[in-house]
Amino acid sequence: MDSRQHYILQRIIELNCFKEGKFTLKNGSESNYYINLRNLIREPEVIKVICELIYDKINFLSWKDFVICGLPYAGIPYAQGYSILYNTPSVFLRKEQKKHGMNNMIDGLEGLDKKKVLLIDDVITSGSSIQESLVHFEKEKLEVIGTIVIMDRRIENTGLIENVNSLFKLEDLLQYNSYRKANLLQETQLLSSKTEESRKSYGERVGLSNNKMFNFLLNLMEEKKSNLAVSLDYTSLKQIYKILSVIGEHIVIVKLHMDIIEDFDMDLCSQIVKLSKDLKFVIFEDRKFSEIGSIFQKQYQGGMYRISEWANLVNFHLISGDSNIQLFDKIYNPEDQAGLLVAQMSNKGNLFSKDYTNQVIEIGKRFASVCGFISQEKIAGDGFLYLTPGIGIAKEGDNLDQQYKSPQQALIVDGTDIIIVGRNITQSKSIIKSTLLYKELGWSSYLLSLRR
Ligand code: S5P
Repeated sequence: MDSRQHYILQRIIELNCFKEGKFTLKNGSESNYYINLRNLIREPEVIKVICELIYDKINFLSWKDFVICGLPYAGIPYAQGYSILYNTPSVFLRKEQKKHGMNNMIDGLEGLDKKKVLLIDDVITSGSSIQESLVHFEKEKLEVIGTIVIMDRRIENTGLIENVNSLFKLEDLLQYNSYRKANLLQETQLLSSKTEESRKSYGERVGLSNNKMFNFLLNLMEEKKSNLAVSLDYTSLKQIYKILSVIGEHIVIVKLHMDIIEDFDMDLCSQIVKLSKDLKFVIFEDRKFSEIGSIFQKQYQGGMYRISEWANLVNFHLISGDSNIQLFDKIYNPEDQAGLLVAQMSNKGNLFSKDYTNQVIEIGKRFASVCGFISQEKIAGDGFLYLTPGIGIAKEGDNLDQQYKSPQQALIVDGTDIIIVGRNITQSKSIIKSTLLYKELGWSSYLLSLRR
């Protein structure tokens, strides 16, 4: 979702066009939400931005050579705005037939050389208004090539009406609303409570460590304007590949748990490696090594997973001391591999203490292969990366031990660098939309954290 889409959703809520409660809709069905976009037309800027989004949609659909027509009454301001902004002829559909003159339902047809019409409406609930209008265009031998609505709130797409495209779906608005509720107040509070200490940008930190992965990730975040790592905790590698081919361009890291995979296949793993190069993201195997040295080496290089052959990042619990990371330091490939130390955890009841975290930091400083920490806050200097799991905006936990915090909390207050989002993306209705939402939240929080 880009900032213009956010802006429109924000204005929909701020201009009271969306209400929660018990409502009966035009078609008689009950709903927990009420949407009436009429107030939006009070704001010329909103109309303009909506017209821009319509323009992008039309370009995407490659619709050309049409006249535009707003369905009465709610679609009319947008159709007229579009007509003026993009120099597109328009016609005018009446709500009731004219009682005098030509008795026509559609004005502006005389001498019109175009045969195609594109309809604009504000909200589609069942599609009845669109359907009812079609007869008038048919009568005038105008072909309706499609309709663009601002908000599609259909429970199901019955397929009765063809070519309806929307700028937003109800779920976009609901998702935005819950994000807003959970975070807006918090964001303001967080910013005002933040200390005066200023944060260095990712770019400014490049070179603060000799670790190549550290520098690569900082540059990558700047380039992609993303600090999002996605934890794809699926049991199918095929599914992971499929999803990565869609979201890979928006993330900087994919985190995997290869030992929960049921269809492991080294070839598929190589394809994921190829994808990671094409779409520029890093593969992080969340194996949390914590064995005696000799077993670690077998776990890392051998077994059926041969992690060292495809993982760029691996992590370590230091409960058994520094032997694993010592060994890793000798066998990793500094060109495109690095280690992360688990210094804090997100879940309830974990046994991490301040003292333990400090010892992890001290060990981290001694090994060139360590590029950062899995932590809930910035725990050392700018020469390490801080990756934070347990990120979510809607829920506080998962009914087990996981505890979530918002991207704002992690990036603005706790000063971490990369948010790791798992089920809040993988179990959402639309993986791509929630990836984009968390990307946007992560990046805007990071920018906000630089402001001081
Ligand atoms: O402290 C931690 C460290 C990790 S690596 N807490 C975590 O939850 N993780 C991992 O992050 C966990 O193993 C899982 O893969 C992911 C969180 O998933 P989510 O679905 O709860 O976001």
